[in-house]
Amino acid sequence: MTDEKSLSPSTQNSLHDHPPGSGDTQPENTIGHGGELHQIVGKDGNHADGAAHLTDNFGHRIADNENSLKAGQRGPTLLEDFILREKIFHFDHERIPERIVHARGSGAHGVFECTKAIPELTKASIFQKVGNSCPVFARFSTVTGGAGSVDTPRDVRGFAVKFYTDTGNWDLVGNNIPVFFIQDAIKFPDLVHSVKMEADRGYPQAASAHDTFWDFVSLMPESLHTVMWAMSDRGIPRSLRMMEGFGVHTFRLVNAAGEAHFVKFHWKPVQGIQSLVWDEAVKVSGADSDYHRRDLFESIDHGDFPAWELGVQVFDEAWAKKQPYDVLDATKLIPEEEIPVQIIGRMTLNRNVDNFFAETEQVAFLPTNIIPGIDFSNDPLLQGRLFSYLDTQKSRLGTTNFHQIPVNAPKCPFNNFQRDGMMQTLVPRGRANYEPNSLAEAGEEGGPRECSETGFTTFPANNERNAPEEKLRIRPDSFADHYSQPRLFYRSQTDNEQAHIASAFVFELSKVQLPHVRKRVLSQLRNVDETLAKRIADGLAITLPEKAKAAKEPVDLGHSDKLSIQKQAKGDMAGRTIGILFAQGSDLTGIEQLKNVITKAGGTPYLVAPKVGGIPVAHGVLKADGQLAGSPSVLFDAVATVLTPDAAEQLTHESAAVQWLMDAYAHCKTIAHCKGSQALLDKAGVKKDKGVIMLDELAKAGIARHWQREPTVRELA
Ligand code: HDE
Repeated sequence: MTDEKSLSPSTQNSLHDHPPGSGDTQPENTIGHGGELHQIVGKDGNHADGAAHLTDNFGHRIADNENSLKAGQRGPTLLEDFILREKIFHFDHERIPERIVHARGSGAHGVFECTKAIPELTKASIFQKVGNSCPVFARFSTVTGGAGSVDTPRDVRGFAVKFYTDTGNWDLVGNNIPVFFIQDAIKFPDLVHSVKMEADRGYPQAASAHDTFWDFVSLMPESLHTVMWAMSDRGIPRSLRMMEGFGVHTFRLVNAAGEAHFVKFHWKPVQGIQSLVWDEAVKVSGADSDYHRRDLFESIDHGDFPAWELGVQVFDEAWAKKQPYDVLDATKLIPEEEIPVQIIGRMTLNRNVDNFFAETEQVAFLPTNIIPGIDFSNDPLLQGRLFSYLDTQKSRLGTTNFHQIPVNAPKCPFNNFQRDGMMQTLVPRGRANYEPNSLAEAGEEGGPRECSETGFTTFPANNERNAPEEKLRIRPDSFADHYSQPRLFYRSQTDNEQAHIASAFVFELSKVQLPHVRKRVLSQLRNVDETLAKRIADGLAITLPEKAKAAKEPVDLGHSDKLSIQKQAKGDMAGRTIGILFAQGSDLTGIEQLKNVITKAGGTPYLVAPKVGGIPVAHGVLKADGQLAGSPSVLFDAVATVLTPDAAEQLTHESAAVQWLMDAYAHCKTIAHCKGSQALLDKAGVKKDKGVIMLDELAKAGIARHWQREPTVRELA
């Protein structure tokens, strides 16, 4: 390809040529990036129906895509069949190595817009003016499972965003939990080996409930804080759209005068935070292993664009020094009550990928992708990440030129003297591939030059806290308190959330086969909260072991309401799906009214019936969106039943229908019903409470979960 544009700033793809959200830079109908030669739909020679000619990879038209070339009617296939060979050769190499962590992910394009300018804090161009915007690509992931694993295991979720700014790509590669398991990058391979499937037996897939993970974390008390978060409802999000995101590490903001502040980044979901309950998560895994991926794709497809606000906690070195923890320690968070989160922008995901592999699989996030105005800190975990990601992309994507893949390429000009390598697609002109050069003096293209005013300069920070000249393999004393923050987290939860955490520990530890590992977890937890340790010991029917010796005795940090999901819950229907069960004879007008109420409130009604193809109702025929056995109530945020007494009676003999209501009730969901449905409610053991309402009460009641019901339906630890 003769890509004359590739190195010329004036014709490069730039932010300004692409309206926010327009995302990719390819001309329509091309498979390359930029060259007209790659058009697959030519002007001439198309089929009558407009379809393009099928060709091989070198443009040779194919006459027969059904049969390989054989010697005679029933003879062997011939080696000369270049069409067959190319097709199978390409297919054989379709897979690339999956990510060692975060292999299972879902991505989408969108736009980021600055809603509060902060030039006093950063010179980053995107934050200079309200309304400044840039395209983004976001990828959400589980950590532990392989690329084909389910969406709803108990796990941390990745929350990675690539901002294509006019001063280069900025990748904020975070998680849905604000802290991390380890303090130093050197422990990462151990952590990951311990949590992935066990090396000899190859299971469990996508689960932390096994010996090696709990063995490792029980020996690494620094992991306890993140373990507490993972055991809480944060570990089983309802939707990728309904989780918070965190940059985790402390970064720096640097302004035009060269002054720096520390910063922690936060993403707050406009849809509200919401999680599943464990029993639901287990059942969702079976009912729809793509639950989160589908939910993200469909909400964008329907125009119900997920959005997050970007927030920052900003503080300086003097404040940092006064805290009872070290802000460079990634196992610690800064309570929002201490440093409030200021909202400075909004991300809206408004376009699904065109091709999962090309975009979601090939997207390469690099914490080293940073822009002038933002800088790193000495967090030893972050420092390790700055090495790791570049390496991993080379091994995953096979070439140093992975930055040329459209989803990874910046949308501002990029010019340098990096050359050649495998899969080079740029065609730089001229002979200037070194610098300095004086070729311009002879009238030749001399290539790009550095710029000290606008280029990235590293903030000349002192080595925070440590003496600069010493080389040490140590953990600073300021990283030694492993228990105060897990205690803060646990004590900030509602009763019901605390019970979920205790039950999650009981579940996970019940899967641990090594008794000494169980005991060691409990001995660590006694430093966090005695009542929690006791609840878990009771749940496992084992005696409480001795308390582990703390490297540093914990202190009481009080409460932080922002750490609880339930204290921030939104009960409205926007962005939620409500399953409506109907059957033969159901009242069509009632169903239509219900659908209207839900749609008006921003929700999505989903019709469920014993048969999908259309069944007689009063008055008409109604098609369901999903068949009863394939659409269990775990897939919905709330449910409604519109049934005649006869149909309800008949459904009492259908276990899928009874289970539908039993689960909705046990998962503390709102159940709206008509009088006719009573027989089915009775069979499912649904008892009247604030969340069991008549159909016409739904609009007013909303669909919050009814946690006060939980102790009546489930024995929690
Ligand atoms: Fe990652 N991490 N990580 N990580 N991480 C990867 O890079 C690594 C850490 C995170 O959607 C890998 O491209 C090390 C913290 C996300 O493509 C790899 C350490 C946080 C994603 C890697 C960490 C993250 C990754 C695997 C300890 C939250 C998925 C594939 C020093 C702040 C990005 C890849 C996507 C992916 C290394 C710790 C988030 C191997 C060495 C802490 C969201 O490079």
